Amino acid sequence: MKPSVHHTLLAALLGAAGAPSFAQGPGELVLYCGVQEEWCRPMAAAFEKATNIKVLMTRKSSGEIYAQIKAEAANPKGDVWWGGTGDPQLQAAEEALTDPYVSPKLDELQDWAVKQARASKFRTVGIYAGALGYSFNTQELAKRKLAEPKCWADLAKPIYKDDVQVANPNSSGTAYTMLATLVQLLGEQKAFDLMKAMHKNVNQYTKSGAAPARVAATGESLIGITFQHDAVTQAVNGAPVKVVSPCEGTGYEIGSMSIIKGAKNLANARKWYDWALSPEAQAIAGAAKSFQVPSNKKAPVPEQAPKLANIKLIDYDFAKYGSSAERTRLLKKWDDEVSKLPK
Ligand code: S7P
Repeated sequence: MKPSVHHTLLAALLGAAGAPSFAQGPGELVLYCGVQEEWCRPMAAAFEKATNIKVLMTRKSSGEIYAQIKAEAANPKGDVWWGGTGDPQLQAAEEALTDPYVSPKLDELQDWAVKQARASKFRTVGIYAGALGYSFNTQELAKRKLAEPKCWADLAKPIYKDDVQVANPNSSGTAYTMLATLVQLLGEQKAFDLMKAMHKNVNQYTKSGAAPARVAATGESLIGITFQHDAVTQAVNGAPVKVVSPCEGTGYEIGSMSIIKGAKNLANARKWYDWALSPEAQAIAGAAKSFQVPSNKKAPVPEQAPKLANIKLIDYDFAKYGSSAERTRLLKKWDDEVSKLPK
């Protein structure tokens, strides 16, 4: 029997009246985490504890997160991109894949972190800084009676054939930082000449930027190119590694954070953003053996963090090398001219 309009209306009204009412809970947050899993996990747990907001976290490399956010732009699934190098986050900002937000915590940050925010029209912000370099396994080096590498140029020497590991700059923010660093340090032609010569010594281009520090620690690869703090983590864990600040000078990262445009949990994303800029949240890094320099002036700087003032740092041009045109061009050139070369 077909229900009458009256019955249908009544059922709808009763349904509405009889429906259980749920109070609006704290909800959830979808986090794309760009640092090491060992740091992502305690961050998510501490935020959950502080806010009762459930964190759904995925760990990926910087270039991969950028690619994912771009692919999901029509139907965003993530709320916050936290951690990983700043260049792809600046590119995402330029492409309006991320949302502007002026956090009340900005006043507490180091100038380099605020500069990142201003450069992106507040679509990203600096959360930590760290210098690029490499590490080698001291036991392997001694066993094979090899000379200590000290410079970028050393990594192209035939004595280190198959001994160098570095990530692929398409997936890895670390490896893109190396590419952009060498271009700024040596000029584009010489930088590509060096990367082509180094290619003969590279045993593997990994997906993740920090992986080469782990294999240098075990001796599977003699040398691993990473951020220096990632190598320090291995040394602190007791691995026989020496961390090198290349003699020519080196680049650095401003690890960054952005809110994804169209975030479904925008209010929670902003809560995370403000919390992640606090000294308490940034102190979690050292406890997780992540030794970057934090961006909040009041956050403790882990004593093992490489001292940026003592490292010969280039004046890294984040605006240029984080721009969509330059990052896309350099990655294509690396694909065409370096990665395809025979060994
Ligand atoms: O391990 C921490 C850290 O080095 O990882 C980030 C880095 O981008 C690693 O991911 P990639 O695989 O993208 O290279 C850095 O921002 C961070 O300092």
